[in-house]
Amino acid sequence: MPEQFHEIQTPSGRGTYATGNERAARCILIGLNTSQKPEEYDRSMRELKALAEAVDLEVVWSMVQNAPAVTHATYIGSGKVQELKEEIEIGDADLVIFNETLSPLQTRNLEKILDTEVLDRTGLILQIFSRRARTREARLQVESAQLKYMLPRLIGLGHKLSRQGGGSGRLSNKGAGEQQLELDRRHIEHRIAQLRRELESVDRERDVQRTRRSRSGLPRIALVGYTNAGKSTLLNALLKMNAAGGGSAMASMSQAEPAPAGGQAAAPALESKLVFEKDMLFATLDTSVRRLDLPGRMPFLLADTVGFVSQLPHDLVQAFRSTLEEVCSADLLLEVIDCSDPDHEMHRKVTDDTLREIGAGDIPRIYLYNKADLVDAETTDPFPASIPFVPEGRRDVLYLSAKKQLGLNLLLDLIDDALRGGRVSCRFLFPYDKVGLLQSLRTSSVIESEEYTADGCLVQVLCPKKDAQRLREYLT
Ligand SMILES: Nc1nc2c(ncn2[C@@H]2O[C@H](COP(=O)(O)OP(=O)(O)OP(=O)(O)O)[C@@H](O)[C@H]2O)c(=O)[nH]1
Ligand SMILES: [Mg+2]
Repeated sequence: MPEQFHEIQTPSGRGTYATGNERAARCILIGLNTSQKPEEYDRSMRELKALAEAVDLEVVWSMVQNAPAVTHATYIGSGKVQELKEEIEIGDADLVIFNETLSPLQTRNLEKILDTEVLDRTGLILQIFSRRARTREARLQVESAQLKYMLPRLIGLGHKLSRQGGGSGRLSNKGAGEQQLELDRRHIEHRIAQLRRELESVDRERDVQRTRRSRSGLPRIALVGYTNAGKSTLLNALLKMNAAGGGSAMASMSQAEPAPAGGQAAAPALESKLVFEKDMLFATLDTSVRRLDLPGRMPFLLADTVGFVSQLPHDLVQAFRSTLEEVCSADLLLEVIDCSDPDHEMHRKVTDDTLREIGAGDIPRIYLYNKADLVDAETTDPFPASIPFVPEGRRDVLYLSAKKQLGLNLLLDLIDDALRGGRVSCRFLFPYDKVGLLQSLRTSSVIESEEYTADGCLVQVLCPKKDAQRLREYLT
């Protein structure tokens, strides 16, 4: 396929559209508002437009129908379908994208009536992920989610295809189209099973890395939040600070290893540690973990993770579950919110819901209102008096700017507080036949020093109160 073309995969096949010197693929956006306030629904349409633009589509027209309920067969009412058909002609559109998830039946009916490719929000998000996936793990996860999404829709095409054959007196009374469909379905099911096995083996590697990291005893922190909020920019800002402050950041591109004792290995150049940041939706699909070891601060591991979006497809959340394990196993979450975006309250709600869905709802959290350099008093409530800003009486909210590097020290203060909260400084002496107890501490505590004496292993640790209580007979 020539370079200037790109493909959009829809459940019923692949459409090829010209881009580059040729005209960009043109799409129409359709929404159905059954219960939301008009301004709320408009926001979600604006987001759909941004999602479409993320795969280089040109939006030529958009329409919202206000109706009390979904029309079973065609999602929007028949009058609106006719209106849409005319707009497709006028706008010379190649594709129609619906703001919610369509059933296989609705997609099939609409494609038949409109004679145009039809995609829904889920399908569009899967497209973006599939374009952005770079690592083997991300590719496997996205392919698995895409196939699971396509499978029922493929079956939905059965009636159409089955009419192509049949009545031939064969043993099977299935038409050729239906037989082909079954072959396709088996092929997809086989591929899904194969992907699951491959992902299980990637999961095992990831588990080994995670166990190694947890043995380091370093607290684990994860950056979470809506896509484009500035998570990667914040990680990079802290890495730059780390490099400038002479911290001994040890990290590989995607998986940080704990620094070897004594820090013998040379720290790799800052460039190799920085993560990808860009003004685009879903710039990050892979989890990257970096060690931060700033002078005078408690060292910790910081993970950058995939961003969330409203109506993130369930299969995608499932597929990314193992990547998101990094979030679930964190001691602390930094929820990054773009407070310059008028929709940031909705973003926060989506993030909170998604965190609950993956089982990370109860992990302590600091809310970081990022891009505070862009806000104005008219749109932001409460408006920060200055930047950086911590509202009175709060230790879990900070207005900052990752890009301008404003508020990083305050952030580190809040992180220190949160990590020390509930932890106590203790000195234990474990006899040599009890060193297994020390291993049990490594996952939950910061081991500040470790000395092998004639009587046993003498350790200074910052550990959770419950561990101090559990091991009190070894306190010295
Ligand atoms: N003005 C301003 N821009 C910022 C700030 N922080 C990040 N940005 C910009 O916001 C855009 C997105 O930043 P990223 O760090 O890639 O966002 P992300 O949260 O990692 O996004 P995903 O990886 O898509 O989930 C980039 O263009 C950044 O330069 C900030 O404090 N102020
Ligand atoms: Mg990112």
